[in-house]
Amino acid sequence: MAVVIEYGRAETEKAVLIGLAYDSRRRQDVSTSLEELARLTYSAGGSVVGQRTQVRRKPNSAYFIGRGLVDELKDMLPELGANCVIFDDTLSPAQQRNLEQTLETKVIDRPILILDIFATRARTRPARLQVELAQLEYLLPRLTGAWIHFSRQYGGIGAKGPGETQLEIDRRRVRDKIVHLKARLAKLDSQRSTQRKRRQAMFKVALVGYTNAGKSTLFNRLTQSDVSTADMLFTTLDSTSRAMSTGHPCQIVVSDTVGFIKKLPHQLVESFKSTLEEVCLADLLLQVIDCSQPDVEERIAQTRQVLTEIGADKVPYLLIYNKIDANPGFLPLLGYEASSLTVSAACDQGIAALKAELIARSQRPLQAADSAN
Ligand SMILES: Nc1nc2c(ncn2[C@@H]2O[C@H](COP(=O)(O)OP(=O)(O)OP(=O)(O)O)[C@@H](O)[C@H]2O)c(=O)[nH]1
Ligand SMILES: [Mg+2]
Repeated sequence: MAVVIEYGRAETEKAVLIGLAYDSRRRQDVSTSLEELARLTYSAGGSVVGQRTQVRRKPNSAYFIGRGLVDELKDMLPELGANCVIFDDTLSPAQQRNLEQTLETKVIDRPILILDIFATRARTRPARLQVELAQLEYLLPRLTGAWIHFSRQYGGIGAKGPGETQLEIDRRRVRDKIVHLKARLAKLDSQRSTQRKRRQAMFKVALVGYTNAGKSTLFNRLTQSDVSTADMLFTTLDSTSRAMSTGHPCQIVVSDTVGFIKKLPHQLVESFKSTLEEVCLADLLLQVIDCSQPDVEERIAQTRQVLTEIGADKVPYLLIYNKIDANPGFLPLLGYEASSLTVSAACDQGIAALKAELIARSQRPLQAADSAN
C-alpha cells in the first residue's frame, strides 16, 4: 500500500497537556514534568490552552487515561478552542489511535514532540540524518492507515516527518530508508573517527547534561568560542570540539554535546550514539547542572541514566553546578561520588578554578608516567 503523508505546518496548535500520576509518581512530580512539557510545546511552535492531571493506579490499556477523563476532554476541547492533546508519556500506537478517533483531534506524546523539535533544529548533515533515522524508527510501528490518515489531516507538530515535503512511503520503503540512512551515517562516522584519532594524545573533556543547563555557554568560556546558546530547549544538536588554551604543555580538547531530557525517546538516543561517542571516549565528563531549577537531583539522575544507556557511565565525571548567580544560596548535593564545582558560565564565576582543575587532571597521567621512568 502506498500512502502519502503531507508534512507541513497547519495552523498553530492549541494544546491541552495531560499528565498521569501512576505507580509511585507523585502529583507534584507530574506537575513539574508538565511545566517542562509546556516549554517543549512552545519550543515546537504550539501554545498551551489547558492541562489536566489524573491519578490512577496504572495506565488504561486502551486510552492511557481513564474513560471518564476521555469523555470530559471531548466536551472540554471545543470550549477551550484546542486542536491538539499532548501526553507527557509515551502512548502505544493503539492508545494514540483510540484517543484520536474518540476525541476527533490530533493526539501526540512527549517523544514525538521532542522528535519534532529536533527535526526543526537539525542543521548539519549528521544531525539531520540522525533525526530522520529516529523519526523513521518511531514511525515504523505506527505506520497504519489510521495514523497516516490523522497525521495527514492535522499536520503541524508531530507531522513534520522525515524527508521531503511530500513523501510516498509504506512499511517496506521505510525499512529500506532506515538501512540507507544507517549506511550514510556509518560513512560519516568513519570520517569522524579519523578526526578522533588525531586527538588521541590529548586530554579529552566532554560537556554533558540536561538541555538548557548552560553547556554551550560554558564551552564558549573554556575555549573562547562562539557556538550558539539560547534560553531554549535543544539549541545544540551536534558535537563541537575545540582546544582549550592552557599555558601548559598539556593539551586539552573540550567537546560540547546535545542535551538530555526526561523521557528522551530511545530512538533518538540510539541514532545519536555516534555523535555521543565523544562522550564515551572522553577522559573526563563535565556533567553540567542548572542549579536554579527545582528538580536538580532528578536532572542529575536522568543524565546518569542516559549516560548508562550510551555506555558512558564508567567515564570519570565532575559535577558542575552552573547558574549559581541565579541561585546564590545553592549547596551541592550530598551522595554523589563525583566531586563538584559551582560556577556561573554567564558571569565568569568559578571558571578559573574549573580550568585549573582540568589542567591538574590532564597532567595526572603525565606525572604518573614520569614517576614510572
Ligand atoms: N543566569 C545564568 N544563565 C546562564 C548561565 N549559563 C548559561 N545561561 C543561560 O542559559 C540558557 C541556556 O544556555 P546554553 O549554553 O544554550 O545551554 P545548553 O546546555 O547548551 O542547552 P542545549 O544546547 O539546548 O542543550 C541561555 O539563555 C544562557 O544564557 C549562567 O551561569 N547563569
Ligand atoms: Mg548547547
